[in-house]
Amino acid sequence: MNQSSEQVRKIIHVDMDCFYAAVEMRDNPHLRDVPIAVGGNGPRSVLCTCNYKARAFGVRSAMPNSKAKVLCPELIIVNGRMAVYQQVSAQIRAIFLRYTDLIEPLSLDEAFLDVTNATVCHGSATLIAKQIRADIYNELQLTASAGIAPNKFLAKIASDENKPNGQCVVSPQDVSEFVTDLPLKKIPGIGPKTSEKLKRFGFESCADVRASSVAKLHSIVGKFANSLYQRSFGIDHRELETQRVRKSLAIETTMAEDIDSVEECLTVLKELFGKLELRLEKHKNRAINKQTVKIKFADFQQTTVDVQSSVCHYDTFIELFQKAMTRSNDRKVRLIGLSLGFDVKESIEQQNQLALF
Ligand code: TTP
Ligand code: MG
Repeated sequence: MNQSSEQVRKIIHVDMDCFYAAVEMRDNPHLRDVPIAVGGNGPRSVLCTCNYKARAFGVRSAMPNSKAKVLCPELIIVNGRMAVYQQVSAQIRAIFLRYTDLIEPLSLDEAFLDVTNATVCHGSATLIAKQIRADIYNELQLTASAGIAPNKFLAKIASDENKPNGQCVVSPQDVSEFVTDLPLKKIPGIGPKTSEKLKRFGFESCADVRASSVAKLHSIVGKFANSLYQRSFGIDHRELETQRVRKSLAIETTMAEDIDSVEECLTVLKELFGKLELRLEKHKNRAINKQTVKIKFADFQQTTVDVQSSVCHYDTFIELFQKAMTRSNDRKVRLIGLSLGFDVKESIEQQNQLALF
C-alpha cells in the first residue's frame, strides 16, 4: 500500500500542556512549584487534570480525588475556572488564525491545522508549529506541544511524543518507520478494551496488523477494520472538519462604465451601503471592528482605506471614500467596495461557549 500521488498534506496537531493546571499555575504563582490538580472538591469528585509534578506521583486525569491524595498527599486540588479556560482557548485560536484558516478544534486545548498551502515561514510546517508555540508562550505564558505529519492521525500521535513543550515531525519519508513499531493502543479510536481484544488475537503493533488482512481484522474489530489496516501503513485520508470563522463581510460593484463624477460614485456607495446593511442582518451577533472602502481605478490599480469602528456607519464610509479618492490622480473609478471587519476572538469565545453548552 502506498500513499497515492495526490499532494502530500502538512497537518499540525497542537495540544496544550496540562492545560487547566497550566492556566492555574500561571495565574497563581504559589502553585507553580508544587504538585497541583484541577477538579471538584466533593468526596466523589475526579480530577480534570494535573501538572507534571503531580504526574510524577502517578496522579492522572479522571482519577478520583481520594486516590490522587493517597498517591500524592501534598497534592493541592483547585477548583476549575471554565470561563477562563474558554477565554484562553479563544486566544489560542486567534493565534492559529494568523497562520491558517483551516482549523479543526477538537477541544478547548487541542486542534488540527492544515498548513499545506500556507506561505508563512517559507511554507515550513515545522517552523509554523515552532512559531505558534512561541506565540502562545510569549503572549499567554503557557506551553504547547505539537505534532507535524502528512495526516491527522500521525500528527495527533506525534504531538504526544515530546510532551511537554516539545514537538515532533513525522516527514513523509519517515512514516513507514514511525508506524512499524507503533503500539496499536496509541491509535486514536483504539481504547483499552479494543486494544486488549487485539492483543488476545496477537496484534500489538502496526507491523502485526500489516501482516494480516482486512477480513481477519473485521472479525475482531468490525467496521473499524478498514481504517485500522490503513492506519497501520500510516494512511489517513480524512480532511479537517473546519469551522471557518468569517473575518469580514464585503460587498462591491464594478461599474458598467468607469465613472469620474464623485456624485455618481456616492450614489453607488449609498446603494452598496443598503445592501451591506441587509447582509449584516444575518451576522447580528458579530462584533464589528473595522470599516473599509476599496476603490479600483480605470487602470485596475486599487486602493483601500480603513478605520477602526465598532458600528456600520454610513458617514464613516463616505469619509473613507473621500480619503481614497485623494489618490485618484484623475483616474476614473472602475469599482467600489465596502467591507466590515469582525472581531474573530470574540466569535470564537461564543463558539466555545455554545460547544460547551
Ligand atoms: P488533555 O489535553 O487530555 O490533557 P492536559 O492538557 O491536561 O495534559 P497534556 O499535557 O497531557 O495534554 O486535556 C485537556 C484539558 O481537558 C485538561 O487540561 C482538562 C480537561 N480534561 C478533563 O476535564 N477531563 C479529562 O478526563 C481529561 C483527559 C481532560
Ligand atoms: Mg493537553
